[in-house]
Amino acid sequence: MSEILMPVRLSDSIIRDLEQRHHVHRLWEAPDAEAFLADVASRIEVIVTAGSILASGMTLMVDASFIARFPKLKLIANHGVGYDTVDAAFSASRGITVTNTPDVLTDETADTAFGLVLSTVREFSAAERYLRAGQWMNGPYRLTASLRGKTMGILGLGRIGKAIAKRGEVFGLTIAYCGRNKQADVAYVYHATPQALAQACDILVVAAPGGLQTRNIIDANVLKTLGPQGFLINIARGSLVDEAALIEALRSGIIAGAGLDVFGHEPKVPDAFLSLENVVLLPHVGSASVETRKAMADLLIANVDAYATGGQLLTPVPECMLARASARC
Ligand code: 8YV
Repeated sequence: MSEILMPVRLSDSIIRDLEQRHHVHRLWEAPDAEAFLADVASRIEVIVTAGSILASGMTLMVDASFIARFPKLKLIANHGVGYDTVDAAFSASRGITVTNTPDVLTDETADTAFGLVLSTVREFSAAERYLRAGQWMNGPYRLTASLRGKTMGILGLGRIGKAIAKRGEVFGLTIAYCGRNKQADVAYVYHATPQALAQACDILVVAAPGGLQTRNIIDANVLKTLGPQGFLINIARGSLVDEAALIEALRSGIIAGAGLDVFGHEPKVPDAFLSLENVVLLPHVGSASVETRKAMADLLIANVDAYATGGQLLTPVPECMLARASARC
């Protein structure tokens, strides 16, 4: 049995499952969080958290000052592939391993990205609103842009980026990408900067990790370069896009449209987006199918159980694998 801190509320099934074998301390239920932490902090070995909003509707930064409060902490198990809310480098330096839930959500998230591509370029959401408003009686919905002959630029060609690229190929799109490095085993055209990628593509898909290094990487200049026939799709993190610049770009036709599953301050969505017709908005549902969320939960729990039984952790994040290689984790 491990002493687990759950700062934000995860799904009931995760809580039920963990509570069968572990002692789960529910921070989100505590009327006085400080007093609660003062009581349990010295016993906590595991923090189970989420990369973004789940049922509790809040995000918690598991940063250095938070992590430092738990002298016995050994594992931070993150529900989600993105772990930008966890300071993994600091954890690794303290011998604390961070795990995430990669692979099991790759296809679901890529499907969501592609759904957004279709819905944004072909205006399916707007066309449905047109039908529901009874406007079809007055004439057909206007003609839209097409995927035919387009280039899809993917910012961040990791597992999810590659799965999006595969879907793009099936739809006849030319694929280009930008990332920290050119990938030797990939035939797609590489661009070293988001600006160069935006110049080369019609549909720019953001699939890179969040965090300080990528903050506002899609700024007013990149949007201007993407141009009035260009579309922006974001299924990664809201923090990668300068939202004020995007709103201005959508409003004034600097780009043609956008499809967003993620926002800077979820679950708050800027009012300006709600009144724009050329943006498709989803409430961060990238991985949110019954099957995929079950697979993510299973992997999260398997990591916690592996820690508790002295087994090998299944999916430590790269920062911790590197630290382990140098025998610190
Ligand atoms: C989840 C995600 O919504 O995996 C991620 O990084 O953003 C999504 O799959 C989120 O992590 C819920 O915890």
